[in-house]
Formats: sequence, structure tokens, C-alpha cells
Amino acid sequence: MKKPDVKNKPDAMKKIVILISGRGSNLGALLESTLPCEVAAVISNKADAGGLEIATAYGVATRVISHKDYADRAAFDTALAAIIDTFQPDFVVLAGFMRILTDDFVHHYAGRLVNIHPSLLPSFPGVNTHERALEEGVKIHGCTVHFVTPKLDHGPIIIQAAVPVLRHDTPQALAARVLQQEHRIFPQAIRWLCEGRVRMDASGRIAASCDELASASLISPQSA
Ligand code: NHR
Ligand code: GAR
Repeated sequence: MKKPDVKNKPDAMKKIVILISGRGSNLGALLESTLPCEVAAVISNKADAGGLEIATAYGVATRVISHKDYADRAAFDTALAAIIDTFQPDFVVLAGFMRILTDDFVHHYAGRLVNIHPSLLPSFPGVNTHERALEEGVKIHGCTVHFVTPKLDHGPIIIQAAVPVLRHDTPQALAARVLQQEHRIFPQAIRWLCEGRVRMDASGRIAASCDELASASLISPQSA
């Protein structure tokens, strides 16, 4: 009888854990997409995060760990990592997670930790990105999925999407337009990661095999 060929055995399905703090629309977009991975758990640092109900509706395990129960960031991050590691994920995905993470935490998940950020990084790292984009008068804004490194919102970029800023935009209207794009690029990035098509190499750069679209452009405004 022929022995099974181990080399042809397909890679085990990747496992991810998703961290949230709020509404969870990006979490919903990930769960709605048919991703080539198992979502092992959703963890929130806020007990009232709407995303917890979305996770439960999809039959995904949830955990809550409040940063307020810990003396400092290091203690919170140690406890958070202990919960994450019970699920043994391949990747940890920040989907609207609002706590800055310590260097030790980031190093523990080096190359396995990604975030979606509501601006075209490196512009507008941090919070209140849409307000700041409007104040600066930029004509193109957007969102970024990147690997997380100790320097806040400066890790290697996996994918970005841009939207025009409109003349009478409000932070809310602009946020809604950006959010639609977040829901497109986030599942795409997680798919690439889980398929091994993109990774962070040893020197902290992106290694990828993706299709490029050299002729694409977004000019804003189109006319004056
Ligand atoms: N941690 C590290 N080390 N590096 C990054 O790139 C990180 C990170 C943790 C979170 C997400 C990020 C974003 O997409 C993220 C990237 C929270 C804050 C923040 O100021 C800033 C950036 C991000 C997330 N948080 C406040 C804090 O004191 C709390 C704000 C609040 O609770 O509303 O942690 O923008
Ligand atoms: C999203 O716009 C996400 O990019 C942003 O918070 C929102 C979460 O929405 N993240 C940050 O600002 C991180 N600092 P969601 O809970 O509906 O996905």
C-alpha cells in the first residue's frame, strides 16, 4: 500500500484571535468574509463592546479583560497575552482595539500582530484621525492595515485604501466613507496573511507576492 505523502498534506488552517474595544464593525466584516482561518476568540478590554455580541452571534468564543483591573500597562499586557496564548493563535488582529501595547507585548507577537488604522499612514497616527485630516485640509484620506511594531502606527504597511475628502465633509461623514474601505481591505489583508502571501521579514520589511495595478489613481478634487 502507498504511504500517505506528508509533503502534499495541506497546511493546517491558520488560527487568529481578534482584539476589540467597541462597536466591532470591522470584526463583523472579518467574520462575514469567508477567510481561510479559524477565528478562535474575540477579546475585548471593555465589557460593553458591541463587537462581543457580533462574535457570539457567529459562535466565536469571547473574553473580557478590563485594563482598569490592572496597576499598569505591563500588568495588563501580561494578563492579556496569557489569555491570547491559551488559544495558540498564528496571528493576533487589532480591530478597533484602543489600548497602546507595551514593547514586550509587541515583541512576543513579532510578525504576528496586525492593526487597522483609520488614516493613510504615516499621516495621522494616533486617535481622532478624521478630525485632524479635515483640519489639515488633505484632499485624500483613507485607511491602512499594518504590522504592529513598538513605534505606534509605524509598522510595515500591508495594504491601504484611499477616499476623496469632500468639500462639506464632517468627521462623521468622512469616517463612514473610510469605514466602508476598512471593511474591504481588512479581510483582504487577513486573507493574504493566512495564505502566507504577505509577511514581515526578519529586517521588519514586508515580503509579499501581490498583484500591482500600475495605472490606478485617485485624483481629488476632480474639478474646481
Ligand atoms: N501598540 C503598539 N505598540 N504599536 C501600535 O502600532 C499600536 C499599538 C496599540 C494599538 C492601534 C492604534 C490605532 O490604530 C494600536 C497600534 C490606541 C491609541 C491610544 O492612544 C493609539 C493608537 C492606536 C490605538 N490609546 C489610548 C491609550 O492610552 C487610549 C485611548 C482611548 O481609550 O480612547 O492607550 O490608532
Ligand atoms: C475603526 O475605524 C478603526 O479603524 C479604528 O476604530 C474604528 C473601530 O470601529 N481604530 C482605531 O482608531 C484604533 N486606534 P469598529 O469597532 O466598528 O471596527
